[in-house]
Amino acid sequence: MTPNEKPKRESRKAGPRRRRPGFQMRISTKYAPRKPGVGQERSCIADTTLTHQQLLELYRYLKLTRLVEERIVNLYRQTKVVGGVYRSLGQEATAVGSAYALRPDDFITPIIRDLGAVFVKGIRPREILAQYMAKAWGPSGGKDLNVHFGYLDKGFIGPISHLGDMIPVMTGILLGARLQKKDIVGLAYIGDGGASTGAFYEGMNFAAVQRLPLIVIAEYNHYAYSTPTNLQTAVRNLAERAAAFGIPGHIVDGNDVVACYEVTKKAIDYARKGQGAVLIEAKTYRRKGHAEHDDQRYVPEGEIEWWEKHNDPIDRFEKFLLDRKVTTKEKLEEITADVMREIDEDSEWAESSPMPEPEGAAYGVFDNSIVPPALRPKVLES
Ligand SMILES: Cc1ncc(C[n+]2csc(CCOP(=O)(O)OP(=O)(O)O)c2C)c(N)n1
Ligand SMILES: [Mg+2]
Repeated sequence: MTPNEKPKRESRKAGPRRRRPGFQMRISTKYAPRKPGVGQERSCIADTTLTHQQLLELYRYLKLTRLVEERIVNLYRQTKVVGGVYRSLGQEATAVGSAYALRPDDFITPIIRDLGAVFVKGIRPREILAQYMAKAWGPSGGKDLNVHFGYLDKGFIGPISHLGDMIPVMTGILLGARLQKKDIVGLAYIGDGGASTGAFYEGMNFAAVQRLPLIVIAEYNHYAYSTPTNLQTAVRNLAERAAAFGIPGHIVDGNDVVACYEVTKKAIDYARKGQGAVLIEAKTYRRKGHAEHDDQRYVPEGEIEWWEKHNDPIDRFEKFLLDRKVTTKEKLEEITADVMREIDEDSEWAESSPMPEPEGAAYGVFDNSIVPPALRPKVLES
């Protein structure tokens, strides 16, 4: 070959060209939020496989989530709550609708705005109320707060505070389940802020390359603490990141409980068949501050009121249920009254619990057969 001669391109071998699976951008916007027509109010998608009974159960979970959170705020104002109070006001449909698509043996890793998913997993309001008040009868016996507890037998993993870290944890659980030949799927929730952390990328990448049945619900609720989402990520849709992992992405209207159920159900079927991980972005809005102490002074005027008036997930679902004649207004009031009764009863139970004994703090943290309790009797007696 002379210096001016170009090297010949090797001709491609005969036979069909192999496409790398999942490499192209695959974002479905079938369940994305749509603007209502002029003079129309928002409702939910009409195309659903849910029965009337299941729809009413969804309604119950939505009301339970909202009303338990309202009760917690009440207790907080009476100084009975230890620590912060984190609301999911305005985004209850995302957690409830997605978790409702799971099988009882599937796993979830919720974060602070996913109380609805915790209820769907079978946790009772009394446990949440006692936990918020750091009571001895609460699930962590006063050792931790809010949703920071877990029940392995219910497939509910208590969250680690570090944002993003539940993604690799869930990935590990699913790898373990595969080795044990279990066909469970894992539903991990992440905020829009948390989806910008390194742990999120590492966990997603590993799950994608191993084709693990991981479904991630990325909650685009417009804020991370006081930072608007467009100031902490340059992507417009979090689902676009699915392309970086070679997995499918979906955008769903996070305030439409029926759409959240349907898109998650579709992702679960895909993942359980062995096709791998899925990223679902739920478009929603955080109507309260990061926690109850946050006065939201950084939020533009009128923004919260707009979402409350035009895009409340419970209002929308009520409209859907009544317009489609699934039920009557009276039946919905009956469900709400029943939820209130349960909350009253459970609040009483939680308030009647004693506070934990101080010595208890030394136990259940480390394996005390290997590490002696930190608070030895000598220290406690002095
Ligand atoms: C690695 C890490 N950085 C910072 C924090 C502090 N922190 C807790 S919640 C939060 C904001 C979370 O925002 P987002 O992920 O959007 O979830 P949202 O609260 O909106 O549901 C921050 C910064 C943390 N827990 N972990
Ligand atoms: Mg957020």
